Formats: sequence, structure tokens, C-alpha cells
Amino acid sequence: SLRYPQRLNCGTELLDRTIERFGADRPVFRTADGEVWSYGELRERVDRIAQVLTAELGVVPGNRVLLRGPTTPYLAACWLAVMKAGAVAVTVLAQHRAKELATVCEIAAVSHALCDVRTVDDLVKAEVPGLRITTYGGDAPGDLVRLADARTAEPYEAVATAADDVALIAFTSGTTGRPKGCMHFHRDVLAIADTFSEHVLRPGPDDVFAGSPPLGFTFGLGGLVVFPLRAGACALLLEQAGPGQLLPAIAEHRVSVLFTAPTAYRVMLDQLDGHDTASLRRCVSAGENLPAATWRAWQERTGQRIINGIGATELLHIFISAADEAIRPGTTGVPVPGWQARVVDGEGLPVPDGEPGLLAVRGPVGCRYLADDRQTQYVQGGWNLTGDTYVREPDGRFRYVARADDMIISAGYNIAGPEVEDALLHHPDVAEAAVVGRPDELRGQVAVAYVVLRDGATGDDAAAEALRDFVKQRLTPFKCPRQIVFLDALPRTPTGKLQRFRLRALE
Ligand code: 3SK
Repeated sequence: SLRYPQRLNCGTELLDRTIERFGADRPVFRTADGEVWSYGELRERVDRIAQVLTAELGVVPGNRVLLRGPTTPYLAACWLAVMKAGAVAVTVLAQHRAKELATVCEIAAVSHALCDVRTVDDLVKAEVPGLRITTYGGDAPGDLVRLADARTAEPYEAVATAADDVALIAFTSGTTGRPKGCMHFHRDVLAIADTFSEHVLRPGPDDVFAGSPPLGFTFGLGGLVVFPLRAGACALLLEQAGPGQLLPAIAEHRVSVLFTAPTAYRVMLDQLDGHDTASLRRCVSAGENLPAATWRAWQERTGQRIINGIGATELLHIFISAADEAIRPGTTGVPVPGWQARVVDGEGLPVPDGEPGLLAVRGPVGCRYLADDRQTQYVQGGWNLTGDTYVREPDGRFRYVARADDMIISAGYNIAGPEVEDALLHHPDVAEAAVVGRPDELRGQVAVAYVVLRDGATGDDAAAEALRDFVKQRLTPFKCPRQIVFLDALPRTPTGKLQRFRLRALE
């Protein structure tokens, strides 16, 4: 089990301890523009920012500091400085708009903000009472870079936080509803590196991490800052990290560990020709279910076995996954060492292997919503109920079925949307698919598939019928969607999660 000292500052551990182990000269961050920061340079910038926070901005331990901006080394440096100053980082996405920012700041009682000047307008518009905003990246009088440059290069003595002082409040809105702030401790930040990263990725100092999730999403904070720093490795931080930017960056920067979501793997598959992916050693997929069709296509084209994983903002990062030969396409894997998982019924009692039920997990990180009574739904009897329906296979692997509230019940039959989506994705004309239930007088619900076709394919009645036939050849006929609707794109959250509720609302 993981043991951390009572006094622990994750900023110091990730930066100063790593420098003690691997030296200060190795590269830590690269950018698309060719900028390279060494560990030593990062530490100097972090310590200067931490001095500004405490000496000039009046930040004291426990203050909540909002961090907002595109994925840049400077944003990562601000996060580390907030850690070293013993304050609490409140992370948001650069896409969040004024109203969402106002809600987050109110829930988390945010007193200060460090904000990339390019994304400050919405934060100003949010009119958060008493909020002290300091921008970086511009040359206004309050600019953080200027203030930090004016400080001495003296090492900053980090606040001796307790291992279970709150370090981070990460927000999740799920796919709908009032956002929930998830509080995470200093030890939690290290625990995600010492479980998933250490046991599944097994990174070394020569690895180069890159990926699409932003640092305001814990998937990205872990994969692009915490994991590489814990291993003394390097991260390529891309402000634009869509498939079109990732593919050339892999070859140019010899990326070895890639973090992205199933949709991006599918888009990259379409654009793979002429790109060199030979440097890849680990390809991680999370954020959504990874269909077996996507896994197989990626392996055929790149030789890489995608590491599927399920994570949650509530639990900070990935808790079920599999490495190397243990990977079986179409399943998520087994509990990451340090984690336990089981499948339970509505009373919290384990259901037999092979039967669907609710996924319950526990491990080194737990869900702690900030002042939100939805806590009692998420944590029951010491187990975290993630809201996913899963099956535990007889060989111990966990297989995703659907989000618990996404099961379609049609004429008494259970239909799992993701299973039908996987069948559709095997069709060469299908780029994206989402299957949801629509109310039906006769059957209670019927399955409707929303499909995005690949360029050149036509979405007419004949194509819809052909797709229905295709599904019937692969699955029990009752699972075949009653209707197929062609769309240009599927509705997604800023972190790329499918918004099924929006599809359900379509007539
Ligand atoms: O939301 C997710 O699926 C996720 C995946 C990995 C790490 C963190 C999160 C929130």
C-alpha cells in the first residue's frame, strides 16, 4: 500500500525531489514552437511565482487560486507554484464561459486567479466579488511574468502542507447539472502517479508525454504534468492538441506516451497516412468507452495496443486499466494496483460475475465533493459509485456496458448503447456513432442511432437500411436501432464526452 509522510507537499515532491533524483538539466516541457524548459528552469520560475503569490498577492495557505489558460508550460508552473505556496488550485477549462466561471468561483470561494491574458475576458465578465486576477503572458502592470522576473532567484521554501491538506479542487459537471467541486489532497496527486502511471505506464526519464486533454481536466493534469514529473520525463505541451496537431507532433518530438480519447484515435486513424508513429510506446485512451473496433484498427495501423482506462474527476485519474499482454480489446481491464473494484446491485451487494451492475471502486483517492449533498449518492458504504454499468467477466476483467442511466429498455429487453455503437463503428462508412433511447408508447423505449459518416459517404434511406442490416448481422436483432439519424457531428462537452441528453432531446 502507498505510504506517504505526514508532511507532504506534492509540488516539492514533483519538482525538487525529482531534480534530486535525475538532475536539473534534463528537459521537462517542450512546446510546438520549439521552446524547451529544463527542470532547473522550471523550478526557478515556479519559485519566483510562489514568491509573488505569497509576498505580493497576499496568498496564504488554504486560499483558493483559480488557474485558467491554454495548455502551456507557464500554466503548469503556476499550478506547481500554488502547490508549493500551500494554496489550493481550482482548475477550469479555457472554454468555460463567464456564467460557469462565476458558479465555480462561488462554490470554491476563489480569492485569487492566475489567468492567461488570452482567456481573461470571460473571467472579468464573471464579476466575482473580491477576486484578485493576475494575468500572465501580457505586458499589463499586473503581469505575473513581470512580477516574477523582478523577484530574486532565491529558492522558495515550500509550505509544509499535511499529506491530506487539500491541494486541488477539480470541477465536474458530468454531462449536465450544477458543477461539483472534487477536493483532492497532496497525497492524492502523488497516488495517481504511484498507481496507474507507475504500474501501467512504467515511464522512465527518457519518455516524452503528449496528449489532447487540457490541464483543467484531471486526465490532462495527470498525464501531462504529474506523471512525467514524477518519472523525471518530459512533456510536450500543445495549446492546440486536436488530432491534426498530435499526429505530426508525435514524429517531430518523438512522443512515446500518448493520452487522448477514443474519438481522437478514430480521427487520427483517418489521417494516419504519411505520419510516423514509431516512437509511440504507450497509447492511453480514457474519458469515454473505447470500442473494440477502434482498438483493433489502431493496432493494425500502428502496432500499438491501446491502454484503455476508466477514470473520474472524483477519483482524480484512472483506476481500472490493463498493461501489455493483459489488455483485451472490448474490456477496460482490472483494478489498477492499489485499487479495488466490484459490481454491485442497487443495495450495494455484489452481483455474480457475468451479470451487469453498478461499478463500485475504492482505493487511495476518494470522492470528496465540496459542500454538495450529492456526496451521499457517490460514496456508499465506503465504495465510490461511479455511475457506470459494468460486468465483471469470469477472468476478473471489467467490461463497460453503459452509463448507469443510459441503459435502453425496449419491450423488456436491455440494450446497451455502447455495444450497438461498437457494431456500427465496424462499418467502413461510419466515423462516429451514438445510440440512445427514445420514449415509445408501445415498447417503453426504442434505440435510435445517431451516426456521423466518413467523408464521401451519403446519409440517405438506403444507407440507413444498410447500416441496420449490418448491425443485425453482428448483434441479436432486438438490439438493432429502430431509426438511424445522420448528423454532421455529435454533441460533446468541452472535455470531449458525448452529451447523450442532447441527443435524447432531439425529435
Ligand atoms: O473522465 C474521465 O473519464 C477521466 C479519465 C481519466 C482521468 C480522469 C478522468 C476524469
